[in-house]
Amino acid sequence: MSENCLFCKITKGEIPSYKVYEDEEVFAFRDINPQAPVHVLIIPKKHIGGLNTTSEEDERILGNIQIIASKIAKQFTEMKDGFRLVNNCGADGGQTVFHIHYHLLGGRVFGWPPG
Ligand code: D5M
Repeated sequence: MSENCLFCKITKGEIPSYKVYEDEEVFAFRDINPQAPVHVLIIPKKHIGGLNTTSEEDERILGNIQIIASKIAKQFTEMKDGFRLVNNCGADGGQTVFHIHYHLLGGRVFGWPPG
């Protein structure tokens, strides 16, 4: 838990969220500003600032998040034909909340390259 971290407060229930998944280490909830018909944020409960501040001890939990993303996607018919999993890292990467999170997006066709 990091003081004044929005996403740490969400994992603790101190700020309300629309939860879609939770286990001992990972929490997932609907994005407040959805960019697709389904837009879920998947985060470790442990406070990690971003993908640029990870260490080898985070390897298992961050790998597990990909498996969890796949499981969550199966819950939504909107993602039966595919989805996108995104991590924005740092200012240039478009990160605005500095608790690492993965955007799971689905329900529309995405373009490439991203903006
Ligand atoms: O994405 C940060 C994301 O966090 C952005 O898509 C909005 C979302 N957000 C911010 N506050 C909330 C709350 N309170 N609930 C749900 N979602 C929220 P980034 O990759 O850092 O730009």
